[in-house]
Amino acid sequence: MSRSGTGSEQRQPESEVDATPATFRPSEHQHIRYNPLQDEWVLVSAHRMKRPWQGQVEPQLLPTVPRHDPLNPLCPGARRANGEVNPHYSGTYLFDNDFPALQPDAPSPGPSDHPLFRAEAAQGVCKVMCFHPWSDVTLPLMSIPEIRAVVDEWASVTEELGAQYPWVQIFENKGAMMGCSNPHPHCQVWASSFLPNVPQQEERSQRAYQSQHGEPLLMEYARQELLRKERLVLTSEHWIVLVPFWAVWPFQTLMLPRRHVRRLPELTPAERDDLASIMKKLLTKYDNLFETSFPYSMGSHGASQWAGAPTGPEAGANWDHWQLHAHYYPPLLRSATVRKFMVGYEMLAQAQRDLTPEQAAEKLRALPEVHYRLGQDRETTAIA
Ligand code: H2U
Repeated sequence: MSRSGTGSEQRQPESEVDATPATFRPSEHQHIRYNPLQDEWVLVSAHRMKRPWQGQVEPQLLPTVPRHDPLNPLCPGARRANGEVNPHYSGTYLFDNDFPALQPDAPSPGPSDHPLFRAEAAQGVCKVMCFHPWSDVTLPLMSIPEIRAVVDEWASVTEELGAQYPWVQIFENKGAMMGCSNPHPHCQVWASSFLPNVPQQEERSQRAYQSQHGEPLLMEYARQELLRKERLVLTSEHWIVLVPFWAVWPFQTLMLPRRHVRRLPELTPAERDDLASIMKKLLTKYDNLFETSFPYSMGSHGASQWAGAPTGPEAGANWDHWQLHAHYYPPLLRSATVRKFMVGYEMLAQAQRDLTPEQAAEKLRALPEVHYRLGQDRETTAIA
């Protein structure tokens, strides 16, 4: 069966249709769904939630993190690996990663001598951004003005590095389960001289959609989801959060502005305040789902602002087909200790999920917007 992504090739041949049950119910009957943003398919098999689990159970997270640890290199006043001492910062704090994956001055590998052995130059910078001076808070436990300061810092670092590099990737790995190496609340910023694979695919898809339909793919997608409602998690004056139709991770979400906004620095003060508020609500719901500090990897994607040409055939073109968005990819599936593994079938064939995106959205919608730890802690939180 061809699955080129245009939608029309999805119908199965007659011989296979015979086996299709008379009434299709997405929560009972496996099916494949198309992700038009990243041009890939996911197998949805919700009935698998009933299978027994005797596999790996994650250790419970450390119950308490000290608010300040002078030996933690991300804390105010602490010494980092390169010997530098952090200032006694009181808000966000951005510094150059002492172990950067990208450096500005790496030499080029030179021309390839065979098409099967291609390599190209890679330059860039990596930064670390602490969200807050305290180690014992996470974004949902911070106040809205404190989260707004993080949004402002994201916008300004995007602007600054985006003037020099075609791609600036902001991402947060939250929780040891997602490879986070330090409990202090922080994210990373990597700027590169090349357009990485995922944004490159999103660039292709959004550009093709715009040229075919005359408007950004994610503007039409948001409009459809607002009409259909079944995958919405949160809506506000300026933002919507939904479990995408093509979600791969169990409680994956997509955050979108209502207005056409190409990149973070374009957000107005009102949109930034509202973003801080809706982020706090979403992340509170996430923590409330299994009453744990919910692990995830998240990141934002927006149009490049680099004045030079992005790599590839679209060099020099405009980026109006882009709509700013953030992806949240959380691994937990059944409880605070049982996660979804992306292993055999996912590594060798394609992504598969166990509950439908509609079921996940319904669960997230039903959760309170007040953090479960409120009232349990003595004075660890700074809730607005
Ligand atoms: P992660 O938790 O997502 O790994 O981010 C922490 C980053 O902090 C990590 O990339 C950097 C690591 O290289 N770091 C420093 O730059 N200096 C240090 O002294 C410790 C950690």
